Amino acid sequence: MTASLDLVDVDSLLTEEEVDVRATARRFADERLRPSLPEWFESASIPARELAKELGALGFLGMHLTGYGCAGLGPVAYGLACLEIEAADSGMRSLVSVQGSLAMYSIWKYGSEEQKNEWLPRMSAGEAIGCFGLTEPDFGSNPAGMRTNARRDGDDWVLNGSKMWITNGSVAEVAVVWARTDDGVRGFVVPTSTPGFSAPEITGKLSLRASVTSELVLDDVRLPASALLPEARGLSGPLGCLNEARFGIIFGAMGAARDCLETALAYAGERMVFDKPLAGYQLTQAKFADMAVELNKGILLAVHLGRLKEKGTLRPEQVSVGKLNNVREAIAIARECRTILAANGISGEYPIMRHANNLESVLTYEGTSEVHQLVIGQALTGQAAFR
Ligand code: TGC
Ligand code: FAD
Repeated sequence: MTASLDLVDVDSLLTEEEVDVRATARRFADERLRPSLPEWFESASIPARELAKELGALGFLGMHLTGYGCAGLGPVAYGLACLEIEAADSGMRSLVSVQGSLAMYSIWKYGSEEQKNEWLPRMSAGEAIGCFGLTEPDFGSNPAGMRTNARRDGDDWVLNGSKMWITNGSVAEVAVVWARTDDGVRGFVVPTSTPGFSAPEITGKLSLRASVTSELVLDDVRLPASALLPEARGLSGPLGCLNEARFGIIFGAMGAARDCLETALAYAGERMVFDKPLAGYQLTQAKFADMAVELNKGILLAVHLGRLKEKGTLRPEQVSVGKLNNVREAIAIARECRTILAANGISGEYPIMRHANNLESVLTYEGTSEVHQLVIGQALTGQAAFR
């Protein structure tokens, strides 16, 4: 946060290492990402492979994992990197979180030594991009209903089905695919060059345009026995990975919000209305005060959850508290900032509408707000109301 927006001195809660990681991420976001984002968003195309290598060189891919070339940093450092990258664009943070928290984490947590050695060093360097296929066309919030299946044929596995809305799908070298088997839901490490695998890109998105989103089609994809993730059994496998990515979003969403607020503050300081700067009106200041309070609360919550994660005590419903609150507040801040820029607020010359549009996806993926309300509701009442 800039000094003026850090109203409660969140910085005093951070270690020197965390501040350094944040500075590196902010520099990368400002110098490498921010100048190109309007064009990447407009054209809905990003240089994903180049960016992955650059992010890998900075240690940002799988940065909270240990070994296999990963940086082994703490959760707050990882969160702050997500925050700075999402201050540029949520799609850029998606690239980082799907690679590190979903694709790499699945292999790191549940993979065999052979799978880890084969994929993790290349993925942390950004030389191989990964994706994570859980959602299907008919099963998003309820992955337990998935139809994609894997059956044994001798020692091999044969996968059939399709996945939908998969980030990085068309640019991935490796897909972690979750499928129904006789033994419940299992995960598979699928090289995307395997015959029968294809990943057509989804076009026409009005949100998260600076991110590759794809369908995965699995048509008799034959894999050796070694493709199975040995340590993941049942839905707790993929859901365990979601905790990781949701954690990054708790920080990330605050980055998008901060960027909107900084843009609106600068604008209001210069924009003259009725012969006076817009920033000088009480109504405008009330908006800024309310938004800055929510931003500070959201970042405090993120850092607190990060400290719980560091201790190893962070529970899934606590992650839901963070994801629900911070994305909901971020989108509210983006919309309020848009009102301050009025007509200019809808222009691509400013980042606010891009963030607001992106945050519609962030509100939906990694568990919709309603799913997180239900997770929290279950923790409060002891009653599961999902079905
Ligand atoms: P339920 O019966 O409650 O649980 C099944 C098993 O899973 C365990 N479990 C968890 N484990 C770890 N972490 C969690 N958060 C867990 N939640 C549940 C549970 O203990 C049980 O284990 P076991 O051993 O007893 O079998 O499952 P359910 O079918 O009732 O569903 C619960 C619900 C609705 C919360 C879950 O299905 C859910 O979270 N749905 C939302 C799906 C979702 O978030 N999909 C995201 C896809 S990936 C994505 O969006 C990437 S976007 C990334 C980007 O671009 O940035
Ligand atoms: P549905 O599950 O059909 O939900 C529709 C509505 O019903 C929502 O409002 C929902 O909250 C509500 N609802 C659902 N169940 C209940 C209930 N029990 N009670 C009350 N309301 C309910 N998935 C991946 O696997 N990998 C990825 O990399 C990935 N990347 C994505 C990238 C983008 C840009 C987007 C938009 C999505 C991505 N997703 C990914 C998919 C995402 O996780 C799903 O879209 C999300 O889980 C919701 O599923 P759905 O869209 O099918 O909505």
